[in-house]
Amino acid sequence: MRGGGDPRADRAGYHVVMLRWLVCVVVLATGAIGCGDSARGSAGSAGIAGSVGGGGAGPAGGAGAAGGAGMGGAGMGGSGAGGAGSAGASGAGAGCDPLAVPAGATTLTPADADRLPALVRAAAPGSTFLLADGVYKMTGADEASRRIQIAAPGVTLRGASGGAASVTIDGEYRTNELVTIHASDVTLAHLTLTHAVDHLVHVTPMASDVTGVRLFDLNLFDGGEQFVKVNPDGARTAFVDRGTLECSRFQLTDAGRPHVERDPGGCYTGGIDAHAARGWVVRKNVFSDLYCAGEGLAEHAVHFWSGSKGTLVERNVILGCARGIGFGLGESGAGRVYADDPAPGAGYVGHYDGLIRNNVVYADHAWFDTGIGLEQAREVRVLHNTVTAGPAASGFYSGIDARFSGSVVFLANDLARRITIRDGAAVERHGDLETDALDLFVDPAAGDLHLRASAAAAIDRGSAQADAGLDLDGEAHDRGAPDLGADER
Ligand SMILES: [Ca+2]
Ligand SMILES: [Ca+2]
Ligand SMILES: [Ca+2]
Repeated sequence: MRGGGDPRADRAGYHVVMLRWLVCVVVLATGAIGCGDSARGSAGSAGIAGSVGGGGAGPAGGAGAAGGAGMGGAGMGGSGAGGAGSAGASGAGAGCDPLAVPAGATTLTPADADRLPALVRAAAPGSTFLLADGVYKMTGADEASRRIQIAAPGVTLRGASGGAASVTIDGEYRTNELVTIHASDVTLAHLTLTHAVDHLVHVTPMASDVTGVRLFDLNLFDGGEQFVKVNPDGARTAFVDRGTLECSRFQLTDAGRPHVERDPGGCYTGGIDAHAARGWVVRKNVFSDLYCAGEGLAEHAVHFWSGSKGTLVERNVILGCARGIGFGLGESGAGRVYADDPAPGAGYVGHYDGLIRNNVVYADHAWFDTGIGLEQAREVRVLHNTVTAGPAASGFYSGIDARFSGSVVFLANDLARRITIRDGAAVERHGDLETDALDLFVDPAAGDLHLRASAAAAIDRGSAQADAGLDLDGEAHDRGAPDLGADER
């Protein structure tokens, strides 16, 4: 079921996934609770982990700001331990500092783990729960006593010390969904969430729209299904809009991979998977090793579809995953109706508008399929992304793949091993470079896709784009003409 394989197989898989999703939301709508290392960082992903986790966990809040050595100037492989990097202000650490702690917060310790689900479920709007360092395991036998369910707006659940690695909530593969969010303006921050049977985080409305959910500095390790799931309600009348996912790390470990849901498709997992969601921002996250080894094609690290709109995906590093970023999937499906009808006469739209910029996607194994997939993606802009593959990526299909007649795509200044346009997609291209040369980059095997000084084919070869954004390191594309890809050198 690879993107480049038999398109009929693609569609079959798509319908199975959609069916499963509908079943899931119907169960939720009935009010039933069901549906459905810890901090190991690969060498490649340790950079941002260091800049946020290590830096943020420092004794003083200010240490976090200096952690930019991660995705920043010192290379993505930097450990960032202690957050003492010097490249801070322009690195991934910028904007990833620990959140301020409000007055009146409730502090809990690992000994309170069994009380945590009931406390959070009964929380008043605006409550903050601070979890002291340690590992939280709920010992209850049923889902209701294990799942953390947030139903009041403005609730914050976060680690007390400000570093995700210090506070772990471990579902032990006995909790189906570790944290569910049904209310607006909820914040999850500075936590490690791991070992859910299904989702580590599931955001879905009970009755009215959910907006303003903030997922920040989270370690999301080893979900059995998509690590973060975003769904409308079962009636498709309430949606989850304008959320943010930032400064977080996703990883599927070798120990976690056997726990991936095999039905449907053999590898029913992925990073963030959002249906019919509007206005989300996914920024400065690292996704690692989201794939199954020959047991089906995992979903994308970042996937917005079913009529999602206006998503901004920027400055993420996606390493060793089967698929990187997806807007839309499949030629047809159930979309979302917007009152202003943004694409009259277009038929089914998988994703409206949106911007994908300054991301890196790289993998070097047989299960890497597609870097950026655009299927019935209407008026999406794809700028300054670096998408390439290593020599072991025998299943690699495409770096950027635009597909189906509803797709209207603007590409500029991308650096990709292969760009494919098929099945009637309309693509406008400005200065993209297709190349399989890996010697343009500092150290791809270590996940460092910064440009080398010798990368003349990319340096200063781009065109100025008003919405180019900041590069991987937080630098403007203004050193001479813009460089191609996600790094301005
Ligand atoms: Ca499952
Ligand atoms: Ca330049
Ligand atoms: Ca740079």
